[in-house]
Amino acid sequence: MSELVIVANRLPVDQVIDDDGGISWRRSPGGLVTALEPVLRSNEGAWVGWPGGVDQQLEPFVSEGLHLVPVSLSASEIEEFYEGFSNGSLWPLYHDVVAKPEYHREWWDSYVAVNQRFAEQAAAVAATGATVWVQDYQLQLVPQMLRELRPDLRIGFYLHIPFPPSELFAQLPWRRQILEGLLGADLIGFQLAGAAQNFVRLVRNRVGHRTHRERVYLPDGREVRAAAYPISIDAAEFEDLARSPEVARRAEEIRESLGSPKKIFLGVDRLDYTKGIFARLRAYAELVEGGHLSVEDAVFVQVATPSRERVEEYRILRDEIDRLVGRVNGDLGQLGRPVISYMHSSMPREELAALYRAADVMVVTPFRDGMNLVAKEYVACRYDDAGALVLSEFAGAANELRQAWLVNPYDINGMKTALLDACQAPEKEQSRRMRAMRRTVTERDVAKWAGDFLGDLTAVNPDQDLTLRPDFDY
Ligand code: ADQ
Repeated sequence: MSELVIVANRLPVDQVIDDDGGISWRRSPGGLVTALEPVLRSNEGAWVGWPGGVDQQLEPFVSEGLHLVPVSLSASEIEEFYEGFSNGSLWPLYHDVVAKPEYHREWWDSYVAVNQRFAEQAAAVAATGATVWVQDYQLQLVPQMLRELRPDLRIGFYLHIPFPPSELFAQLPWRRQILEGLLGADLIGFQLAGAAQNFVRLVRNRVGHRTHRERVYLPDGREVRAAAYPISIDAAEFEDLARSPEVARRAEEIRESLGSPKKIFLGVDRLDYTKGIFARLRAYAELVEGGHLSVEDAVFVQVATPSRERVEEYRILRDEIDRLVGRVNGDLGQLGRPVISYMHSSMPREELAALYRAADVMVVTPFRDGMNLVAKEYVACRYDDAGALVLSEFAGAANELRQAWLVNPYDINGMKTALLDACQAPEKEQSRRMRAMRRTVTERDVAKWAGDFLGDLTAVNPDQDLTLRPDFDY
């Protein structure tokens, strides 16, 4: 039985099949597990999540000191709950309907069934009065389901993606169920204050509960708080990585292998239609076509991690980007000098850090993004105060990284101007901006994010028994 239980769609490990056919688990890199590891350890914490395969009936196990509790998903649940309702309905709806959401009743039924299973697993491993922290849009019904099973628990929920304004949210055929599902939590965390306000307003207008500022008052006397906790990264870890001699050497190698151009532009994203990859590459290609940048002097390196490849929209996007890169390089590139150097692959952190070090201009232009950690990772790696960040106004990170070159990703000409301005800005201006952003990213790291959330969670409904061990310094 655990005093602290994290419930997330995925377990923080990936399965590895050894040469002799045996199964082992490797920690998947990610900010969330790094941030939560200390508090999980000092509270005998457990992590409930899907191990990533089909129909894996696994007993709870321990991996590198973490107690993991697998939740099995069938092939049809992966299709309907994960690819369907989570990534075909909620993901586009919550990202400003950048793509058209589809609503299917079977998808919803599967979402309810899988959320119930996660809630039951969490209920089974949580000690009396324990704290349970549920993560993200795939599990929005879990707080209420869990409270019904275990009214003694303190429940937190954090949404990693945006929460849409009521005009969009109202499309959802099951809007009331989602709001009520979330209200099972004591504290609901969002990336931005605007998202928390959207939620509270919807609860007032659609569910009819009394609200005041960040608080919702339920008829049974319980209070729910909805507030902003902008997520971050382990900034020190990224900086250390960037400072290492291996990464420095690799950054030089990268520049040389690109033909030692004067300017390297960089994009690093999951291949997702919310990230604005196509629009940014188009803007860059037009700069080359118009003679503002030349292939001898500059190159755009785009790294896109394969993502959700079984979902139709993602396959279409991949083809569109392949075609664009092919056409641009075919029309404007020269022998050994592509306009865009494109990699459709995932990379180890060391390689990412080397790319961040090598990049003169980091280009992050999502149409909508909860936060965007890539922008913060770039800043954390620029301990030399050099480099420039071009950042979409519609990324949550724009709220904190005000000194970036902020752009509207729908405005191609505006992006072209910002790309040029950022790359031509005097060193002094670049370093003034970078210094200010570095202060923000270093001061507000992911440990602070987790600490702030867990600290505030214990303060809502304080008469509940608190068993989260106080010796953890939050
Ligand atoms: P994502 O949409 O996945 O996360 P983001 O915040 O940018 O977006 O995080 C991506 C992570 O993947 C970064 O840590 C990055 O380093 C890594 N990554 C990207 N491309 C990679 C590559 N080619 N190889 C290896 N690693 C790569 C969701 C929300 C975001 C929110 C986060 C955290 O959509 O808005 O910031 O959760 O809450």
